[in-house]
Amino acid sequence: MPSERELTEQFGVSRMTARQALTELERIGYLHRMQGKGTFVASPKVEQPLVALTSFTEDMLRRGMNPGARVISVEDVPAGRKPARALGLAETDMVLRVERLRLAAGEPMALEISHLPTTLCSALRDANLEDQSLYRLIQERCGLVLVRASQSLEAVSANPYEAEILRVHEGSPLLLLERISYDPQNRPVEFVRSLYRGDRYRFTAELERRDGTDGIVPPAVEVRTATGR
Ligand code: 16G
Repeated sequence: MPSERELTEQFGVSRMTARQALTELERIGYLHRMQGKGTFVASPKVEQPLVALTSFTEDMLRRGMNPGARVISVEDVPAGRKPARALGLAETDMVLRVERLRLAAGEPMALEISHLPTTLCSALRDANLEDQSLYRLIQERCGLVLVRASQSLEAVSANPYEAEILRVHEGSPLLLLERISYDPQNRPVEFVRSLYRGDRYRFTAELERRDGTDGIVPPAVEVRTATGR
């Protein structure tokens, strides 16, 4: 983007007006500023439909983007309260906790913290997860196929650690997705907390009206034409 000074000259507006315009465009995600480098037009958001159980690798390849995974840590830890509840374990049962930064075309997209019951996937502990698909390794090394998942989505703001690793400002909006994935025997295999950059992701869903099966009945609609008939 042109600098504030250039915008001032080009459009005959005050420096304050140019600055306000840039700030507003940054706030709504059209621009991002890099200290010492300048202001850049933001990349378009990745559109992610919330319908199929897909992996990050599959999602990125489908878009022609190169998927990446930087491993931050892999450790055996007691499940703790939330993962234990999600995975149907005791809080003291061990899980493999895998923290990874997910990249698309080299750009940080999401921070993922996966928890897998150690008893189901101990073979993963020694696997090289760098730039690898966890879902593929779960299948190849542990013989586990994921067939369904339940997922929630909520807004959070980036804490200093998340901001640094995702290369966004502290306090930036992030989308927190929590997913529990199950195998064909209905065993929970993975509980994941994924933090997606709010400036790079848009989640979409196709919705259909249900006709009474859940007690939800569409209201009778009276259709009138513009002439009142
Ligand atoms: C998705 C899943 C995550 C899974 C990953 C596997 C969400 C919220 N997260 O990012 O649970 O671990 O895919 O991707 O959808 P991979 O096979 O490329 O490692």
